[in-house]
Amino acid sequence: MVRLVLVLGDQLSEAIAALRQADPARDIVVMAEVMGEAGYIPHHPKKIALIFAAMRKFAARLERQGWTVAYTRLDDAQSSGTIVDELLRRAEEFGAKEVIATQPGEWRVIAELDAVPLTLRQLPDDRFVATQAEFAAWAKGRKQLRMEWFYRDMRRKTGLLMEGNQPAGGQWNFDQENRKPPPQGIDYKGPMRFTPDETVTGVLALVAARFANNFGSLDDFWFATDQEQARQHLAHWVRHGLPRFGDYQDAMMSGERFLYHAIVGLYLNIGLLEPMEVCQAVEDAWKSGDVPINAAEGFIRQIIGWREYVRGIYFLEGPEYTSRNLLEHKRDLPGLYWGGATRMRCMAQAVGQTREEAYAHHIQRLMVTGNFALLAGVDPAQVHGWYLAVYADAFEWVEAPNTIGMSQYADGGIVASKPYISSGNYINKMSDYCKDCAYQVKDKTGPDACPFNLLYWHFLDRHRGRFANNPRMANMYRTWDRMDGQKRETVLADASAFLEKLDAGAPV
Ligand code: DLZ
Ligand code: SF4
Repeated sequence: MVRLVLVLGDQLSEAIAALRQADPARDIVVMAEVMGEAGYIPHHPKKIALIFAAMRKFAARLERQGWTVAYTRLDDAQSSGTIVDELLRRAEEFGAKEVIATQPGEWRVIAELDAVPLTLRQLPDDRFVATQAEFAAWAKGRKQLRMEWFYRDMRRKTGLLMEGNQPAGGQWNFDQENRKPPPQGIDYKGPMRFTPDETVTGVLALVAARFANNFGSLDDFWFATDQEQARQHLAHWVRHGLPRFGDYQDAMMSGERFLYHAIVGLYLNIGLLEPMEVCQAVEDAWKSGDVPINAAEGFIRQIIGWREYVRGIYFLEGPEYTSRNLLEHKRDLPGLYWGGATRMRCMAQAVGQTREEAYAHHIQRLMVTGNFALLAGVDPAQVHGWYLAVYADAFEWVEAPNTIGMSQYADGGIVASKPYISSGNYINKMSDYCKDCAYQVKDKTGPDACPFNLLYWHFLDRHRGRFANNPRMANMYRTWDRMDGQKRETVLADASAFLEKLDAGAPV
């Protein structure tokens, strides 16, 4: 009996569980570009193009290897428009009753597949270092799910940067060395760029025609779209970017969109690269003496620590995680997130490069756009929808814990032990944005005061009941309480006036 093998747009690996269980001689691989997935949120056109191009090239690769692939293009006239209906259509076409799938990284899709009236097995997605069961066992009975402890277990499990049972370099974590302010210049020209081939060009034309109104530019598409290219990209970065990655991983510079960042999330998250091959390449570079330990460790922690940890949280917490809103924030996401004019240079830089590249690095996401949304009290579900839509590396399993948990503190402190908030001071220290900003980062009140300064105190004041007793926030409240009463009132009034302007849609 013929079976269908479902391969989703972010499962583009020959080693994916469903393909390992299938038989090329008798089973049919089903892949589908569908509006159901491409249109349920306004994805950045570059994200859609990356996924469709990589899907088409992966399907061709499978065919070369002898698989039969039933591939639906977005503009196929017979297409039903959703993954589930495509499965049903293909089941009828091929007389199949059984489907083998790999569990999707999004609860919505998992539930949809569960409801398909065919015999459908969802196999665990084992492209990760830790299984869901392993993470659940680690989390069980712990009061606090500290990433650092989980990460150390993953170091022991993988043997990465280990000397016997001790961490290489005598320390588990070299983060103190990874917070340098921006350097004078960047001597790395950024990620390897790939000229669109025929497949990519075709996809770009389709996406340009069908998603013309989505936020985001399709110009200068340079992403890798197959495994070979992704591996070239990785090797290029390990050689030229990694050595300085650690030092400047938190720095932000005007016009510098990539600094020394790896930009491997794009490729890891759709299956073109595997976490262990990426970490091994980094460890090898360290072993050869080509990169310092703070760079290698800082990177490997992001992959086998943070990335695995957020996936564990997503599956542990269940489908309603994305609707959590501990702080009861209700403000609509301001238009400036979709490119509306703003005088805030940090926001303009972060949103502007997001529009161009479908990419911004972690500190731009956490401490600029995320920080602003949290301080301004934006509805976390809308913030989540934005990150999921605009970043090419964003799939819900990884994006939601980062946004709902880490950035917006909406999950009640599962991921972060305190809200990630800062005034303009932090942004000024870690970037060169403030010197060219229309606002004054040193001003605490008045028409030119940096909005992050105003909103920082407004946030602390309005959430006093919840945070005043948090020992990690006591200092902030002491500073606020020591401020002159009149000045405090002015700060709050200026902050409220700013928020009113924001709500009215006036440029801020
Ligand atoms: C994000 C996305 C997009 C834009 N388009 C498709 C598609 O057309 N076909 C497909 O199989 N998957 C797509 N995806 C990914 C899914 O929406 C979903 O986010 C992941 O499969 C969850 O792991
Ligand atoms: Fe951003 Fe404030 Fe600096 Fe302007 S002054 S760039 S708004 S932190």
